[in-house]
Amino acid sequence: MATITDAKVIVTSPGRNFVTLKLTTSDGVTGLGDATLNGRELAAASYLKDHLVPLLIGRDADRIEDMWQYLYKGAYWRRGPVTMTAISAVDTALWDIKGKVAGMPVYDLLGGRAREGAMVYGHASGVTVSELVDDVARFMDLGYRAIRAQSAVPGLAGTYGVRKGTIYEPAAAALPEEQLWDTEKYLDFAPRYLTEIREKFGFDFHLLHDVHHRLTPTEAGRLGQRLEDLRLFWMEDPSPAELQENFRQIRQATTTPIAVGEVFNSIWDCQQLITERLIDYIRCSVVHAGGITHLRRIFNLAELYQVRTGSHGATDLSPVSMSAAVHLDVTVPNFGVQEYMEHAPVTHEVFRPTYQLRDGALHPSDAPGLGVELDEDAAARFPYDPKYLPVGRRSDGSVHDW
Ligand code: GCO
Ligand code: MG
Repeated sequence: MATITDAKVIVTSPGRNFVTLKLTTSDGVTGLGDATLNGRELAAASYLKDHLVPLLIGRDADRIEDMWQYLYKGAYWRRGPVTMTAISAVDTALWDIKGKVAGMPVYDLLGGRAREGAMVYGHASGVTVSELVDDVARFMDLGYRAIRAQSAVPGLAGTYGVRKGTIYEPAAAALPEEQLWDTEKYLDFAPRYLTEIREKFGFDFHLLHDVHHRLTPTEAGRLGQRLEDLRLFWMEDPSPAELQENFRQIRQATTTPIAVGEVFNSIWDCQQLITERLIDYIRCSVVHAGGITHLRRIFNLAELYQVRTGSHGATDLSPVSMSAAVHLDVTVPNFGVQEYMEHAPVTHEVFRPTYQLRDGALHPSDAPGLGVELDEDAAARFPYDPKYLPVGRRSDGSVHDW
């Protein structure tokens, strides 16, 4: 039996903030887990350092399921983003260790590949529609088969989903930036530019669009109807999903496929959405939904109801959880698509992943475990840099969903 002898929480900011857990066993094997919670990083780091690390030392590193149950049920206080992000990191690091001990990539531990690679979608965006069109063309040239399209809405400075520099990162300021939102302007504009994209590029690629929780179920139904002829791969987060039954109304109004889940932390957040088939794609991530162990459980439940996967993969997921996602993606029968936003080159001074992008798909390497190295000396050169996600306000000053 190998026990956990060391557990280190590494906070670093190469291009953006990341929290990583590094576990070491009595056999000298190390494993990495991502615990990055955008804009709330230190809460997850503290949960790990102050509350989980003391429980990990001396515990059996082989018993991944038991560890998950122990940390989840043992806390008494279940679920929530901070708790589940911390549990995810422990779980992911233990899968990494198990793979290294077995000399197998994690996808082999999970039953082996069910496909060669995980199709990804890239983020095309533009401050203007002509910039967006150029960006879609760029992704096509790069071989992407699925592309998400977002344009700033005229008159609304700082619309979500639009890149400012070369990398899209919404957590940008030392205090939250306030962005203006106007639902009617958006509902009028979005179908027009998405139509233009289809007119220019045709239907031979998957077109996606993220609504970022901006609409009521009635508005979302209206938008979905208007987009039906464009045959979107999905309409993402049409409405906030705290009330899962709300999605019944959107579902009844439109056949545009629906994807939800990037802010979910557990199977209970999507149980009704899945079992009542109120969505087509479940988008939870390894890092925020309890690690490989729990995400696999969510995906397995989804499979029973013909709901496919489409995991979140923005730049706030470190290469560690991106790699874990890809290992899981290639094994599940109900895989749909994987979101992929390339990290800034400077991020790779600290994290060295071995997955590769080929033909619009991510391919995990056959390195044992997750196949990601972390250079701790490099990490130390990039101290934590506090950043917040923006806040949305309507023109009357009231707060809108961001
Ligand atoms: C997406 C997202 C992100 C989030 C970000 C928040 O679909 O990729 O909506 O861009 O805004 O991950 O931290
Ligand atoms: Mg999104």
